[in-house]
Amino acid sequence: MSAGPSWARSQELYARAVDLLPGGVNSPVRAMTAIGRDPIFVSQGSGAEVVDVDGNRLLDWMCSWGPLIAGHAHPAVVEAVTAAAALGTSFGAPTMAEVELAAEVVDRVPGAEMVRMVSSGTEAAMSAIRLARAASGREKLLKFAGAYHGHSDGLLAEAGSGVATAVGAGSPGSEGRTVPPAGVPASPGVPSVQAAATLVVPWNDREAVEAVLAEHELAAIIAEPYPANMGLVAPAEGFLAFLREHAERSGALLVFDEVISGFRVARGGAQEREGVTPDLTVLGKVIGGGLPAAAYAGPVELMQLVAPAGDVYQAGTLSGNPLATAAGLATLELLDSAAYDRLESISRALADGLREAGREAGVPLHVSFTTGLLTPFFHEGPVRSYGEARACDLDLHAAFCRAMLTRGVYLPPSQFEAWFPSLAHTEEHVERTVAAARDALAEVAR
Ligand code: KE4
Repeated sequence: MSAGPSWARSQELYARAVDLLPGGVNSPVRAMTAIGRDPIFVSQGSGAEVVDVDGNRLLDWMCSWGPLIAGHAHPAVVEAVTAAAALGTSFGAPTMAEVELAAEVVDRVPGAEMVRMVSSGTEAAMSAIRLARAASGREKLLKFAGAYHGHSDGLLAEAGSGVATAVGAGSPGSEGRTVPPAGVPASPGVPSVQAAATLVVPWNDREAVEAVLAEHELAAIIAEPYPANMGLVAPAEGFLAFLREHAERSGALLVFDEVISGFRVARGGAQEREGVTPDLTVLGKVIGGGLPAAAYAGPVELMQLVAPAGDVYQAGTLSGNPLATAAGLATLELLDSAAYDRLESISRALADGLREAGREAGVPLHVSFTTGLLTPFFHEGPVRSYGEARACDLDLHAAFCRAMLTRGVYLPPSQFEAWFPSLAHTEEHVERTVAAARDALAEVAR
């Protein structure tokens, strides 16, 4: 086998970057610490591939953590953004494109009658919780261990994604507890008073949810309906309907964080697939097509509480800006029913191929997938909670990711993430990935 790629230029840039940026990056998971290597600096992307600063062409299953459902630099998206930029990048005034994008969201998302655009998923989730607290007159919220809803203070408790591999990953979890720890701050700097309002229970644990509801009056239950920040861990049969019913009964609002699943797993997201409509929906990633955009949405009577229509204050200089709305509209336009059929078939083929590769190498690999999302867990049997995800063989996962990189395949550098197939991925890309996986698994299994 060839000596594999050289990453000399990435190393040079990284040496410089660590003196200027914490950890050399602008978002922790990019540092690749979870897979035991230094980060790769990317110079460009096209379709399903990126080219790094050393000129290595890599098949990309990370796709910027989800926004690039049409692939890198899709011509329709580039054209829309270029045209918008030529007319001005931001006005701080309403534009037609914001109205059009809101209408597209309302047309797609069952729980959306009205939308507020913001610039990140963190901002959207934080604002949705503020709205839920204002609407309910209550303060406490319930989240699930391993779910990630951005880095606002109250939502970091036992969070997944980059938090799972960085700060306090070993902190005592809620698994196996009947009365969960109220507000275990997941990061230094989170005020204990903030953390105290957040209760955490294991995903898919009905008894734990019932125990919290018996003890506390909640403003909201927030969930990723298809959790992808502990790896992709499906909701147990009926669990989402259970949350819907118990939220209703208890007076808590149900908030679905569809920043990842929105517009990806179906035209109307997980809530459309599952037929469970939340009170509020958090959206991001695909809605901006690779530019900074996110949103929260819900019924008119709730959203009318948001300033300036109502008193719940939330604002943003670049909210709904022309470039992000242009990219978002161009991306959503590409997502017709054929697109979802493609995403489903590519995801399924990839899952089947990886399972086969695991079997051949004798490596315990449990592949979880749905339309447009996939996680190979280095775990014997299914993963149904964050506790089980944390029991994966993280060293083997890390070795696999490193081995795949030397074979030109760029994977999300953490077991607690999902792969993001796009419309640019083809059957040939799947074959290439499965062949590389077969080879890489044989190497790491030794
Ligand atoms: P942002 O603030 O990063 O735009 O969105 C936060 C967020 C909210 N909700 C869900 C379900 C999310 O997955 C995210 C962010 N996703 C991670 C990847 N799992 C972003 C990658 C990163 O942190 O660099």
